[in-house]
Amino acid sequence: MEQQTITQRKQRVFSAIQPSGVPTLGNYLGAIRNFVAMQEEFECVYSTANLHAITVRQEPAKLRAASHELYAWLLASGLDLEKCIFFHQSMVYAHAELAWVLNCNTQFGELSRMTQFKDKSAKHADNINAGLFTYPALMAADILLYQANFVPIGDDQKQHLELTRDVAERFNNIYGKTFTIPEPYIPKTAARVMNLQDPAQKMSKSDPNQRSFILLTDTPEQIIKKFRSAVTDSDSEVRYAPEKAGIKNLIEIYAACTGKAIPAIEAEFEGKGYGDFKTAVGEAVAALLKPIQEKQKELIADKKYLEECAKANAEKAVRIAKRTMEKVYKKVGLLRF
Ligand code: ATP
Ligand code: LTN
Repeated sequence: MEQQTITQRKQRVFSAIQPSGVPTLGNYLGAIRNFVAMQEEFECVYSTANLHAITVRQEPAKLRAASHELYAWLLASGLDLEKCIFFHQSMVYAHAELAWVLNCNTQFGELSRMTQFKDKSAKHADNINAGLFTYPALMAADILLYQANFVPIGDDQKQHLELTRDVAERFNNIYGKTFTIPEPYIPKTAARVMNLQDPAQKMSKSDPNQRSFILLTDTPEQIIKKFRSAVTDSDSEVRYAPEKAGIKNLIEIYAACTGKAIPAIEAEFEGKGYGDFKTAVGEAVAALLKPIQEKQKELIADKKYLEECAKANAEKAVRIAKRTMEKVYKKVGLLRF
């Protein structure tokens, strides 16, 4: 057989997470876990989204600490710096530069339709700043800068990714092929982990009710307690059905943590009450998080090391980003220093 001489570049992946607090179980199952899995097959570029985080008021010292902590959580979850590039968004200036250009190619009407903007502006009525509104243009810049083919995200970010695709297609039509059109990569189970106290809402780290979410820092006792107090229905059958939103959420979490199929879970808990099931879910989550928590504790003890890793990785990212920025400035007619 003829030997293949052209080595093809692996397809590229980009994603990011805001250092807006301790990550939740939703962040882990919806996004972080896929970041780790995708390293094996793709050329992966990840960042903290600290520029996105300042769209809501942040205390500077807390933001800095949360950025280091998030960096450690992702390494503890299995990101391998030999296999991926991982840095802080603010370290690579091209994110902000491309965001400006994309802001000028994104319509007010498109941004007005974003449900995250509507939700967050309702939550932060005293600070509806321009950055909160144009947030998706920065997210599009993050992705398009690296010519990403796939973007691992939870279900709630699908709308932002669709906007990214629209902006990229429009830009390509006006200026000629510049950006790769990215596709979302959403997990089959636990793509939208729901709030434990209100299963109609997604689990969110910024919820004021501590019992509504599982944080990656929660102890096994806290985890089991939170699951035992999770809101369910007045029935007692562990069955996956849309009208049983609370139980459906717990079944998905249990499936995602144990790798068991949904019918097998229904069979496992047949004839048993919600109490046994909730304890089992709590135990499965606690067991999944335990090794990650131990590793994160070790890593966070050496902030200097974490910062050095992020800087070295930012340098690698700059090299990729620079190629896109040169192309973009040239196409748009902007002079470059
Ligand atoms: P906040 O709660 O402060 O609004 P967030 O957790 O929604 O923040 P990020 O930390 O930026 O936002 O989310 C990082 C990733 O986690 C995104 O890909 C997002 O889709 C995913 N994610 C967030 N919440 C959930 C959830 N409840 N279920 C599944 N995936 C989620
Ligand atoms: N907007 C996302 C975080 C985020 C992101 C990105 C995700 C910022 N930039 C690029 C994927 C790709 C959020 O709020 N969850």
